[in-house]
Amino acid sequence: MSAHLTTVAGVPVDTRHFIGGERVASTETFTDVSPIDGSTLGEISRGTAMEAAAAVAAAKAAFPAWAATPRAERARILHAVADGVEKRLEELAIVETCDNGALLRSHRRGVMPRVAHNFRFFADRLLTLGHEDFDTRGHTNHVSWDPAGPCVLITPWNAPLMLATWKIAPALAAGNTVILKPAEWTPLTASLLADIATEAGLPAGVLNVVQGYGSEIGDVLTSHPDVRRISFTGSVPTARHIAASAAPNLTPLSLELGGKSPLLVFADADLDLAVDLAVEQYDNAGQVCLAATRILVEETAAEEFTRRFVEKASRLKQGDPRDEATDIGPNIHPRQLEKIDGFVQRALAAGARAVIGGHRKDGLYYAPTLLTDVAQDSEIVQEEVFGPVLTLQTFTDEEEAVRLANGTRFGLAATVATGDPDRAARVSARLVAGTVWVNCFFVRDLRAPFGGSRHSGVGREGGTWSFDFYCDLKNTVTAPKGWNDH
Ligand code: TXE
Repeated sequence: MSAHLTTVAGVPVDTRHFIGGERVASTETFTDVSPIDGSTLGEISRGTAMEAAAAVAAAKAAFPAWAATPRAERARILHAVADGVEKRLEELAIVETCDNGALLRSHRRGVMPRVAHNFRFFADRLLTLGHEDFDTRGHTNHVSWDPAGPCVLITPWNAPLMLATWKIAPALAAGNTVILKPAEWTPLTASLLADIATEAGLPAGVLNVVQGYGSEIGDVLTSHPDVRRISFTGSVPTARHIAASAAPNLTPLSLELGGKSPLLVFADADLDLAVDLAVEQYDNAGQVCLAATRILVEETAAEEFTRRFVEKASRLKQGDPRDEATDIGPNIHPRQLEKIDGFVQRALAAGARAVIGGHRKDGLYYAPTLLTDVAQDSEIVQEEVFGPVLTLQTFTDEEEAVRLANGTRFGLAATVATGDPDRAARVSARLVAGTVWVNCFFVRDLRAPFGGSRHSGVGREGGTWSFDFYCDLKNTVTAPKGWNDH
C-alpha cells in the first residue's frame, strides 16, 4: 500500500492534499486520531504556505473555464457528485464516525443523505436562478449572477462533510472554484470527496483540498488577493482573526459561528414534547452550533418538566458511536473535553447544582449534564460549552422569558414550546435569532436562509442567499436601438 494511503474501517483514504487535480504531499504530517478509542487513523499531510498558495493558484487557473461552463453542464456534474456520495454513503458514514465520533446511525440515515442533497439542491436551484430584466425609459437593465472567483472555505469538525458541502455545492454551482481547508481533527471525508468529485468529472483545479492547521496556513488563504470569497464556520475568536486577515483585500466574508440558543418551555406546552426537544440537545454530544443549551421553563411547570427530563435523559445510552443502539458518543478531542469540564466545574464552584451529570466518564465521554441554580450573567449561561451540558432557568411571564432568551451575545436559533399559537407568534417575533422553531427542532430546508445575528455570525446562506453571497451581481444597462437618432 502507498505511504500516502491509510485505511479506516476498511476504506482507503488518501492522506495528501488535492491541488489542481493532483495528490500533493507535504514533507511533514500530523496524526489524525479517533475520538472513539484514541487509535491513530492516519498521518495526514501538514500543509504549509507553499501548498496553500499552490491551491489558490490552481483555483485561479481553473476559474475562467469553470465560470464559462454552461449552467446545465455544471448542474449535471454536481448531480454526478451527489450520485458518487450516494454510492459511497456507507464508506463516508463509517469514516466520518471514526474521525469525529458522531453517531454512525445519524451519518447513515441523516447526514450523508443530506450531503448528497446539498449538491442536488444547489444544482437544481442554479437552473431556476433567473436573470432579471427591466426597463428604464426604454433602456434595458439586465441583472446577471456572475461567478466571483476562487472561494476559500474553512470548516469545523462537528459535522465535517455536511458543513463543507453546504458551502462547496453553492460555490461550485455559482461557477466559482474552491479551496477547502477542513478542520485538522477531521480531515478524512474531505479527501474522499475529492476522489468522488474527480470520478464525477469535476475538472482539475475546480475543487482543491488543503489539509493542515488553521494557525499555520489560514492566513495565507484568507489574506490572499486572488481569493474572492471566504466562508467560515467555527469559533468567534477565529472569525475575528479571519476578518482582520481578509480586511486589507476587503474580501467578502460569510461567518457561521457559535450559539447559546434558548429553549422556551411555557406551562401550556405539551410537556412530553418539550422534554423530547430538550433531550435532543445532547445530540452529537452537544457539539452542534444550533443546540438549544439554555432551557427556560415557566416556573409553574419546572418541577414536572425536570422530573420527566431526568427520567428520559437517564435512559440515554452512551457509548461507541458505531453501535446502532448508542445515543451519545464521545466528544471530539482531549482539549475539547478539558474545556467542557472546565466550564462545568467553574459553574459548580459558583453554586450551580448538577441535576444530572456534571463529570467526565472514561475516555472522551462526558456525562450528559443539566445544571440549575445558574445566574443569567454567569459564564455557564453566557458562553458556548459545545458539549452535552444544558442549563435550566425559570421564568414567571412572557416578558421575563424573552428577556432571558435574548440575554446573551449570540443569536443563532431559538425554540419555543407552547400550546398557544398566539403566544408562539408573539414570542417568536421578539426573539433575536436567525432561526426560530415552534414545537419542533432542527427542521431544516435548504430553501430557507440560515445564519445568526450578533456574535453568531455575519450573513445568511441557503437558497438564493447562497447565490447572493457566492456571486457578483451585475446590472448591464443597454440603450434602445437608435437612441441617439434625433
Ligand atoms: O474552532 P476553530 P475550534 C466553537 C465551539 C468550540 C470552539 C473551539 O464553541 O468549542 O468553537 O473550536 C480553522 N485562520 N465552534 O478551536 O479554531 C481550523 O483549522 C484560518 C462552533 O476547533 O474556529 C478549523 O478548520 N482558519 C462551531 C476551523 O477554523 C483557522 C464549530 C474551525 O476551528 C485559523 C466549531 C486561522 N487563524 C467550533 N485557526 C460552529 N459554529 O458550529 C483555526 N482555523
